[in-house]
This record gives sequence, structure tokens and C-alpha cells, in this order.
Amino acid sequence: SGNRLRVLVDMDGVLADFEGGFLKKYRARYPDEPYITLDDRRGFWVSTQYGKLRSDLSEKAISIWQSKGFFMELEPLPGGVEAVKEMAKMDNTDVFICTSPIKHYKHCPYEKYAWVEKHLGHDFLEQVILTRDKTVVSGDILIDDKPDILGVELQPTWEHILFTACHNKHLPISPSQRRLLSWSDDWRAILDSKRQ
Ligand code: DGP
Repeated sequence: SGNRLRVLVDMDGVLADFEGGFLKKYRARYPDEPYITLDDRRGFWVSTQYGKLRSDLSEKAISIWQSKGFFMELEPLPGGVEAVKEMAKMDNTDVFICTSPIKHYKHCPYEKYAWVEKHLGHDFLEQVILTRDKTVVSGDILIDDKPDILGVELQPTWEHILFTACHNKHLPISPSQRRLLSWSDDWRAILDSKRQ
């Protein structure tokens, strides 16, 4: 700790392509059912939007990310793995992956560790935080695509940097909230702005 910077990085929608992986597998499994293109995605919860399209599609959507292999086989989002590796090598910087597993725990927690080992290496497993409540984790910044990150701690220590995703790109941003548009955006400047 001391003067070190602690960066928390979300996984789904920030490092791993949850939305792209979902749509590909949903269309393969349910080729005759309607679907929502990534351009038409609105709202964080995929199952909510599918349920509005047709009520029975909510559970069909859920069946996709509950399946064996779903989380393991997600493609990395462009530049994310490289950025995390670079951050981890920076002086006075600690990086943790902070991700919420789904409650259907048969495959997801295991596959999240396996994904990190595959893409970031075995040693990086030390940096993984699985939690359903990110507000109790302390850090300087949390890079996450979920617009509202709530939990029991009403004043989290971190500043939430909203990572742009298909479901949040149209949201008006409050003047106080900062965004990272992609991993090509200036994440180094955001980190530097929090250093003492
Ligand atoms: P996180 O990105 O760490 O906040 O984790 C949220 C997880 O929830 C991530 O695996 C994506 C997943 N998810 C997305 N849409 C839905 C949904 O509609 N229902 C559920 N149960 N999980 C969803």
C-alpha cells in the first residue's frame, strides 16, 4: 500500500467479450429465435432485454452463460490483456481483476480462473478477486462497464471509470463520471491522475 496505486479491472465486457460470446452462442443454439444485435443492446442485463423481446427468451439467454465452456471460451477484448500486463509491470502499481461470478456456480468461477491463467499466466491468479459486491473491495479506480455498481458500502474507496460497451454507449454520462472508451483510449492518463 503506502503510495501505491491499486487498480481494479472488471472482466466481462472489459477484458473478456461477454456480449459477443453470448450472441454467437445464442444464435448457434437458437437459430430460429429472434435476437438483439450488439448495436441494439440497451441496459446491462442481457436477460432483461431478451425477456422484453419475448418473455420466454429470458431463460433461453440465461441458458447460454450457464453452459459449460461459456466463460472459458470468451475472446479477449482488443488491447485489454496487453494493458493489464503493462499496468502490472508499472512502478508502484497493483492490478487486480475484480469480477462477479454468476450464481449458477457449476462452471463460472472455475472458468474465470482458467481464462486468467490462459491469457495472463498462472502467476496472475494471485490477482483475481471474485465477489458479488465490489463496493467492499478497496482500490483507487475500478474500470467496469456496469453503469451502477452498488453494494453494502455506500462510499466505496474507488472511483468508477465506466468502460464503454454496446449496452452503455448511449447513456448520458453524469459530469462527475469518467469513461474509458476502449483499451485504445488513454488509460495511462487515468491512472496517472490518481497517483500522489
Ligand atoms: P460483472 O461484469 O463483474 O459485473 O459481472 C456481471 C455478470 O453477469 C457477467 O458475467 C455478465 C452477467 N450477466 C449479464 N447479463 C446478465 C443477466 O441478464 N442475468 C444474469 N444473471 N447475469 C448477467
